[in-house]
Amino acid sequence: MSFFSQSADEVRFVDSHTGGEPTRIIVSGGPDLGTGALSERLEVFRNRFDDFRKAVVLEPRGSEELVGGLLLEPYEADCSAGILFFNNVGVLGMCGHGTIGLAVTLAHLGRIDPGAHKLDTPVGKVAFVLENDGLVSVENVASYRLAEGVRVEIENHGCITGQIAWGGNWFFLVEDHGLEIESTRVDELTGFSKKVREALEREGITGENGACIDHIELFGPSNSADSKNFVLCPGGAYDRSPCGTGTSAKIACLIADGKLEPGQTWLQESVIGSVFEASGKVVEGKVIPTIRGS
Ligand code: PYC
Repeated sequence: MSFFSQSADEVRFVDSHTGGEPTRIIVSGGPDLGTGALSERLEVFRNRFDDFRKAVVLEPRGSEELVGGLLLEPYEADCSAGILFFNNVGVLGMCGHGTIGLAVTLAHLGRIDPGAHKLDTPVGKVAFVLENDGLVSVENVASYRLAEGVRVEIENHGCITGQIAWGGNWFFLVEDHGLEIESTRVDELTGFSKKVREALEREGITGENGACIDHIELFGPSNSADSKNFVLCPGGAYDRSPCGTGTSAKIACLIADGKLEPGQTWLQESVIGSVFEASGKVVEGKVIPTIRGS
């Protein structure tokens, strides 16, 4: 099955939102990135087509919280499509809410039917199941905790302790921040999370192979789910959804700590109150998370 138009002299896109977080999928008219692996095409996109990225996601047509997705022919033969995600400051490895948006967009265009599909991404293959009612389950890339008990001194706040985990992007996960995870407090949460990111940079704390930890995730209690989070994205916007890759990183940490059994469901609420249902299975020492949302 091909999802792709053969020629296009204009950029066509479809906007969706997943739990409040917007996604703009470019369905035709994107730049020619060649036929290499998605990780290679990501580098071509990053190095040669940054103006295209900006035109798609920034004002006047976009906004800082918008995530763009460029739909491509897959490199991996068993995938139905390839996708490159990007935001207001650069490219993303993977995007969970964006994958849910992509699935619903493809269904809206009549390009896929409900059922199981596979996507090629720069960080590996991702599977998703489109259900009949617009719900989508995403089986994300292998996720893992790199470090726990990482202490960082935050300007005008004191020391906090966090975990570093991969869920398709790098996250610093913090519980002991002392702030309320409430939509009325997003300015305060944003300011604090920016200081955490600055502190990580200052102290040279990174993901694997020196990778920048560009997402900060704060957790607090929820009235209706297992936890509520606030996620600061790389460009300074906060995720309105519970963040698919961030929830994947959380599931990896919970399973590593024995606080969640493989297969057990975890309800992750976002700062605006939208919820993802998540679980994980352990394969070769890493966690394969599944995130379900609409
Ligand atoms: O859902 O994985 C996600 C995501 C990453 C950045 C914004 N949303």
